[in-house]
Amino acid sequence: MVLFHSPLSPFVRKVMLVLHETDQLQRVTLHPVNISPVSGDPHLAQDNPIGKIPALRLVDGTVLHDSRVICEYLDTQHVGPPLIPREGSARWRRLTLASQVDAILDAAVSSRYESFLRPADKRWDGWLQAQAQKIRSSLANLEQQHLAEIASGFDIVAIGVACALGYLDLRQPDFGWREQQPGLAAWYAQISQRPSMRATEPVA
Ligand code: GSF
Repeated sequence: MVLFHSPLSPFVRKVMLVLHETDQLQRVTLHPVNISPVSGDPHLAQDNPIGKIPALRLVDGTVLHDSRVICEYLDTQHVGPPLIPREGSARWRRLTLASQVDAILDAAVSSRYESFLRPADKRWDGWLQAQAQKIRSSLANLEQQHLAEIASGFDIVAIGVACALGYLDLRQPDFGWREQQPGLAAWYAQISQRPSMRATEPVA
């Protein structure tokens, strides 16, 4: 399989963590791309018309995207305990929580584009403040309502949270989430030692 990849993408890191944690890394060839919403990659565009990464080209030529679909597919391809519950109310609860965590990533990536890509005279502070508020309220919810669940196993939700916190450290090092969420901070310090986390650590 071929994974369209960038080492700094938190959505790509979700897929890489799933590959590491389910021992499927050797099945994938990484195809590096360097893209943004205003500068795409011609090879990627052939496989994913929306032009985003990650995208995964299977052996039969089928292309899967986005990261949620890719992670769920990979989770059906290994024999270990599932990272995503396969049925029942637990499934819908976990997928919803994973979606909440993806929204943190969306807000953080959108803020990156707003503050780094957009021409300085066109930047909108209100947009950045609104995205930061979404991230803060979502992290507060995880800390107050879901910490035990997140710490109970390195499943799809925990993987997403790890990518979100790592991306905040990469792109907004002064965001200050550790002071606001000490429980998540203690958990993150521990899971950061996992081989999969060390192998996929984003380095700008
Ligand atoms: C989001 C992927 C995404 O925004 C998913 O895979 O879950 N819903 C999708 N990827 C960014 C790169 S990143 O993670 O920083 C991307 O491809 N941006 C280029 C663009 O055209 O927005």
